[in-house]
Amino acid sequence: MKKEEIILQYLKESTDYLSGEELSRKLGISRSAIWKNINSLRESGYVIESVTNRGYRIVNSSDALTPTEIQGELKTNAFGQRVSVFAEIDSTNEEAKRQAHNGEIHGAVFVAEQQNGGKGRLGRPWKSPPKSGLWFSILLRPDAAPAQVSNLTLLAGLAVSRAIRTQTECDAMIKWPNDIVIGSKKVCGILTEMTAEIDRVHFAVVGIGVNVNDEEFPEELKVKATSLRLETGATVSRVALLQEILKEFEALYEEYFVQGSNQWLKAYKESCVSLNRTVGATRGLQKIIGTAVDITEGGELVVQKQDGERIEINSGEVVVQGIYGQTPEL
Ligand code: BT5
Repeated sequence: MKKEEIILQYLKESTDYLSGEELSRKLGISRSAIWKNINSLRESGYVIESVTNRGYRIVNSSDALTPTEIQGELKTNAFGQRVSVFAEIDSTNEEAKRQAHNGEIHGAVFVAEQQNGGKGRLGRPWKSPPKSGLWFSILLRPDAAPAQVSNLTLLAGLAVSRAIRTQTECDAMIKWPNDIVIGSKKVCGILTEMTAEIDRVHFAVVGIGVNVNDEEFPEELKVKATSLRLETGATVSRVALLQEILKEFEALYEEYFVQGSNQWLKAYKESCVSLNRTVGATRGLQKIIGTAVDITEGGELVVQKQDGERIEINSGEVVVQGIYGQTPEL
C-alpha cells in the first residue's frame, strides 16, 4: 500500500486530530514527507483540516475521485473492479482505447478530473472542466455482433437516468439515443466507440459525461446544458453517482448481453422523452419530420410521417420538439 493510502486510512479511523509527529512515527517517515502526502491527498479531493499543535483531521472524503473511494462501496462484479483516475487527460475514451490495445480487462473504468480533448459524437467537443463533472469511460468486451453494440448507448442511458433518479430524485429522461435530459436541458451525454471485425466485436468503450456540480455554463451552452446541482440546488457526490451508474449499467448489460433478454426496452421507452413528440431526423440525404412512435429491439427510433409511412432511424441527429429550445424543420 502507498504511504498516502496508509495515511488516509489512519485519518479515516481517527475520531480526533492526528498529529504530524504521530503519523511520522507510525509510518517511519519525516514530518515533511507526511505533509507532502497530505497535500497530495488534498489534490485528489480529500478535505483535510490542519490545526497547529493538534494535527490533521479529515473533514470530507465523499467526493474524492480516487480508486479507494470509488471501489469502497462498489456493488458490482466486473464494472469498476479496475479503476484508473487521471487529474488531467485528453479523453477517457481515448485512454480506454489505448489500454484496450494493451490488454486491459472487461469492466475497467477510466475517470478524469478534467479532459482537454473531451469528445462528443462526430468529432464535436465535450466541455469537461475540473471538479464539477463526472467524466469516465468503461471498457467492455462483449461476446456480441457489432450490430448489438449500438444498444450499449441505450443501456448506458437507462442506467444513468436510473442512477440520477436514485441519487437526486430528479426526473431524468432519455433523449434518444445518447442524451440524458432534465426538463428540456442536457445533463449527460454518452459516446460509444468500438473496434470490430464484420461479425465480431473486439471491444467497445462507453464514455459517459455528467454535469454534476456546475454552477453555470459558458454562454454557448446556456440554453442547452444543465447540471444536477443547478436542478437540485445541492451538491451531489460524484463518487456515489458513479457507483450507482456502474451498478445499474452492469445489471442491464448482463440482462441484454449475457441473458439475451430485451426486458430493458420497456423501461427505456418509459423514460424516453423523444417518444410521442414531433421529431426531425436525417437519414442519408433525406430529411424526415414526424412523430416518434416506437423503439425497435435493434435500438432504432421509429418515426411516423404525416402520410403514415414509418421510418426507422438508427443514428444521427434528431431534433425533438421542445428539447434544447429546438423545433424540427424540413
Ligand atoms: C455527446 O455527444 O453527448 C457525447 C458526450 C460524451 C462525453 C464523455 S465524457 C467521458 C468520455 N470521454 C470523452 O472524450 N467523451 C466521453 P453529442 O451528442 O455529439 O453532443 C455534443 C454537443 O453537446 C456539443 O456539440 C455541445 O453542443 C454540447 N455539449 C458540449 N459539452 C457539454 C456539456 N458539458 N454539457 C452539455 N452539453 C454539452
